[in-house]
Amino acid sequence: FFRPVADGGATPTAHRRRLTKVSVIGAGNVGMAIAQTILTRDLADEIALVDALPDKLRGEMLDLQHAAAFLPRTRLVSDTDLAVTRGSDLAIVTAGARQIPGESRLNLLQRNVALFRKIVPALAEHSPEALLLIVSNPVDVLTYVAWKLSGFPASRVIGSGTNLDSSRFRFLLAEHLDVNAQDVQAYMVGEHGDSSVAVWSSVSVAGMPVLKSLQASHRCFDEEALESIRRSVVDSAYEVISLKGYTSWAIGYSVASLAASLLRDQRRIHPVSVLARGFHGIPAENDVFLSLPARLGRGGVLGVAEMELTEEEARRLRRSAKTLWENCQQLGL
Ligand code: 6V0
Repeated sequence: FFRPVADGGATPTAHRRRLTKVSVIGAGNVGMAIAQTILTRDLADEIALVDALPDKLRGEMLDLQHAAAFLPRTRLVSDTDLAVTRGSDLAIVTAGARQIPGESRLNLLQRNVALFRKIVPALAEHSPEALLLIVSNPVDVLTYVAWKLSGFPASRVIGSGTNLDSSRFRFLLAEHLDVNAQDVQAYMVGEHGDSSVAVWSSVSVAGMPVLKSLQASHRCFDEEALESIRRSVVDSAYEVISLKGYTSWAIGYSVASLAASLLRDQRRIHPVSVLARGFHGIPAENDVFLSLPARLGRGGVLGVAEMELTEEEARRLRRSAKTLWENCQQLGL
């Protein structure tokens, strides 16, 4: 329908800017929620989807492509072969084996490690400069696995970690205080899972420390009440899974917010799973990954915040690190 202008100048493709490519490995509930949110937030020029199930994969791709008239222009491609991810700026891994009833967590972990042995080296080969963002569970251990298998520097291997847990924490506090969750500064750190640590000492709203005033005005805000709020954050994932079978929307938004900070070089602080050796007394020889507030930009992890933790919070974090490191060591990588 179109012809170049008459003066014989530049061809239409000559001045194209470099395109941003994001790959999502695993087109299940979580992978598709992430892809959909990245698409609506206009974060990528090309999205490559990979899954082991070809029909489901093609169905998911077509379903999203059919929304093209309502969305920013994004090229969508899909394949069961990881070669489709070639040249990615960001590769997000959500592929994972599901727990078989009665199966131990360690066994599930070993099956996921076997899966990662197929996925991660291929991703690294096709996109040697990419940022790797791991979402599959257990996310902290699998981020360590991805770091080992990719050979990438730790600054380019990130686990979604407690970014979602922190959002749940902020939601619960915001409901309680009747404010917008975006104005609540609150971090969950450590393991994404049962041993996560709620950093009560630094919770603030509009720069005001919250814990002291809550404890002054509500006598019930003792240690037990704080632990029960932390527990509700941890349990909220199990609650959603027991009600709808899986979690998807919140993890979709959570990972898209990480993608925005990384690809757009936003330098925002997110609690994500990073190489944590040497922080808060974690031994320097333990290559453990767990969540700490990290500054994210186009280069990946640009720095980790030296949070002020109470002695009790630091002790809990080290306990979380110890358990995670024991899991990593069992893998013999
Ligand atoms: P799902 O719907 O079973 O999707 C997993 C997908 O992976 C399926 O479509 C599989 O076909 C696919 N898959 C399996 N093997 C391969 C392979 N070799 N190559 C490509 N694709 C493959 O699971 P769901 O999407 O619900 O969850 C995915 C993972 O995310 C699980 O490990 C969850 O535990 C984890 N989550 C992590 C969260 C976090 O905060 N880090 C939050 C929610 C879920």
